[in-house]
Amino acid sequence: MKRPILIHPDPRLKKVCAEVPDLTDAMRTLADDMLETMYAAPGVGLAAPQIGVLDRLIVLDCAKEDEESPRPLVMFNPKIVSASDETNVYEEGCLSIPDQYAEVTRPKVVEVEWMNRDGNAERETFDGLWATCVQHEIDHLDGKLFIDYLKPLKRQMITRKMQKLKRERARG
Ligand code: K1U
Ligand code: ZN
Repeated sequence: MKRPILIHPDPRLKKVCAEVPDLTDAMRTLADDMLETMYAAPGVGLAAPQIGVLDRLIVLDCAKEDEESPRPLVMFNPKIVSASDETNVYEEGCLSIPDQYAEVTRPKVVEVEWMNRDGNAERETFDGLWATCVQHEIDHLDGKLFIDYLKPLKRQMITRKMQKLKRERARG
């Protein structure tokens, strides 16, 4: 089932999310809903707080259309265990901040550990868009948005645009 995506500013997007202690069928259904919501948006990642669920769960699929087969990843309790000194600049977007993009500098390569949907531990090294996306999604779990890396004036400008968008959407 597709879920509505929260738009910034929303207090739920600023919260630190809770670890997922056990994998239940409800958590697996939530992960499936998040993948459906992400693909429909369309997006390459989604974090649980973006649909108002304050648990440490993210999904991503950065496989490029036509070039690679889809690779949906579901990560419970993802953790960055190492990050490269080398950095990469990527023009990021966010499904909770529609139509706004800005360059963000992050480590180029990260090693991530997580629990998969079968409850098994996994560890993998990510580069390129995968590395950018997994860091962006883990930031969501810590209540951090990509605009928090921008200068205050730019951040304020984007926030005001989003407040206007929310007012317009509420009016219908
Ligand atoms: O977390 C999110 O809001 C999802 C976000 C992930 C992301 C994108 C770019 C850099 C870092 C993180 C998105 O998916 S925004 C939409 C997007 O980038 C996209 C949409 C369709 C095809 C390819 C990319
Ligand atoms: Zn985002």
